[in-house]
Amino acid sequence: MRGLFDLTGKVALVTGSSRGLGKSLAEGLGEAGATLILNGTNPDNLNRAVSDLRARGLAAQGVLFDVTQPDQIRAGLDEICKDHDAIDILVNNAGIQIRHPAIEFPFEDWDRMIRADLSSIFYVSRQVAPGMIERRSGKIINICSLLSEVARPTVSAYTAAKGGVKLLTKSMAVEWGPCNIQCNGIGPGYFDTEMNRALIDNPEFNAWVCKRTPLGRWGEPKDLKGPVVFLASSASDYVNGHILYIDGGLLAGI
Ligand code: GCO
Repeated sequence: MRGLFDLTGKVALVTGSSRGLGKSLAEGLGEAGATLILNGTNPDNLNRAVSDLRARGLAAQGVLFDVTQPDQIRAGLDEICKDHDAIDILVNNAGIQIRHPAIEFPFEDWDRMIRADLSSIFYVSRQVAPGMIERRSGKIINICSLLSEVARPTVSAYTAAKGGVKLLTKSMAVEWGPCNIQCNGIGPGYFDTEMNRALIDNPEFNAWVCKRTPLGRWGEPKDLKGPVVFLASSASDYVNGHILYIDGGLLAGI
């Protein structure tokens, strides 16, 4: 049973992992033995994250590319291939949040959100999957959201994108399952991250989250480590097309 969750010898690419949930996801994979490839677009943040994880004894390197730019992704993957024969685990985490009432949501912000939070996952997965198909082995984990299932005011673009990520995950599972690639999603609830700082600092929203979430608290980045290791490991070899919600039970109730 112990070896079931062991990622020793596996190479894991986590997009948007220089900070926040992405960095915690990578840390969890590294603590399970994976060799980590962190990704970001800010050299200073990326180097800082790599140094931090290395200081904790984890095998980590950083590759700069913007997940909204297919050519940059290609160049980043080519750089990775200089050091590694394969990417065994892909965590599509990179994303942004822009909040406006739908009736006044700027078109350019909408387009930016869909590209950053949905299209980017296709751009990266479409270029990583061929190697996994050739090896007939791979784990793809797409970061969805509780907003892949329900909506709230002011985040229409994010919600539409994350709804798309849910079904893109299932599409990948269906098309690439025959090549022994397991593609699943993780749907975080409300987590204590910089993206949510404005919400956490809002006493009413903070109180609502704690009341609406059966576990009565915001998620902490460490709460995602076990789920991502599970979906990245042999423990989930017959799990495919599943969205695992890590939301303290929020979606379980009304
Ligand atoms: C918001 C939040 C959410 C959370 C998370 C929920 O404005 O409602 O930013 O999007 O961050 O994605 O799963």
